[in-house]
Amino acid sequence: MAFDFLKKLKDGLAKTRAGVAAAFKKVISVGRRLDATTAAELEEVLLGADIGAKLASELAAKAEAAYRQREVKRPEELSEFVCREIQRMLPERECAEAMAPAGPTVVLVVGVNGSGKTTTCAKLAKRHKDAGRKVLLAAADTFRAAATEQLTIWAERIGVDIVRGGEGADPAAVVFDAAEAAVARKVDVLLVDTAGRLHTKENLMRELEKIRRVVGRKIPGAPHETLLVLDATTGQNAISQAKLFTEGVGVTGLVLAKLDGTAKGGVVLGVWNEVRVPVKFVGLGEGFDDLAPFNAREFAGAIFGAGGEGSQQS
Ligand SMILES: Nc1nc2c(ncn2[C@@H]2O[C@H](COP(=O)(O)OP(=O)(O)OP(=O)(O)O)[C@@H](O)[C@H]2O)c(=O)[nH]1
Ligand SMILES: [Mg+2]
Repeated sequence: MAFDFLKKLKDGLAKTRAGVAAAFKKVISVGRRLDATTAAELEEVLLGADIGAKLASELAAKAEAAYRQREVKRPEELSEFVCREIQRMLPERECAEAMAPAGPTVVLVVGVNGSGKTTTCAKLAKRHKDAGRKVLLAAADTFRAAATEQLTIWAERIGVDIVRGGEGADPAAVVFDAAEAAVARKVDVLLVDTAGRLHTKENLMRELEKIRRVVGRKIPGAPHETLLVLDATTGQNAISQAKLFTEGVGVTGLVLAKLDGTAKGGVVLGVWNEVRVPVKFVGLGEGFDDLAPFNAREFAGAIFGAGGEGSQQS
């Protein structure tokens, strides 16, 4: 399972990794040294992988210093150096999911439209079901009729129950019903899919706040987890969304969706550096099994690991 994840992760990040590796080679090629000019090039490379401006300049400066002290001489050593530095910065352990001590655990899934919320709900439902837990889905995106339909199809495919309201129903009312059902049916995990788009950003935040209040009144401590789903392919936009949502609603964890096939995989690091909310999962495809717990060490290795395909062990 862990190995499978690593392979998927490396496949998903192949584009990011290839870009970085090629550029690193150029930075310290034959006859070139890592000085102010090439350090600026290095910074560009890191920026190109979308790790964010702050982190890119920090790492480039560190690499230049390491080169001066002859810790880093060859391109492979440069990759290793950057990889080590990043691994040192990120939290060591996989971040555990928050679970209620008793009664249903409520997970609220939020994010802007199209980021991958509904798919992530499905993936989480599958994951919990596979772990032997009783799962209930709440279709709280009542803004679009198609949204409820989409989640219903997933529920049928995975074999879990769903609570849905009519089109245009009050999302908080749907969540209230779902919370009641979760308690009555002794559900282990209630996953709440929300809308990503309302008329304004303020409306959206207010709506999410209301959902939080309503579910908290019904189930003590709920929501136990608020997962913000970010679309990794949007690069720096993901960082500004992370800031917006962590300020607006109490986000407890991030899910970086669509990491497969993006050249902007470094955004995971940029987001972490900016908002310090743990990345809990990464999405690596459109299927319900394409979700993996985030592991910082493996992740850094998959992007910056020296030696390219398949050589990075953890
Ligand atoms: N490649 C890839 N595609 C993904 C992933 N997650 C979601 N998608 C796709 O992204 C698109 C949007 O996903 P949704 O789950 O509907 O996103 P959403 O946030 O619920 O969208 P709205 O409800 O419209 O706000 C769909 O086509 C998904 O199949 C992923 O990890 N990898
Ligand atoms: Mg949706």
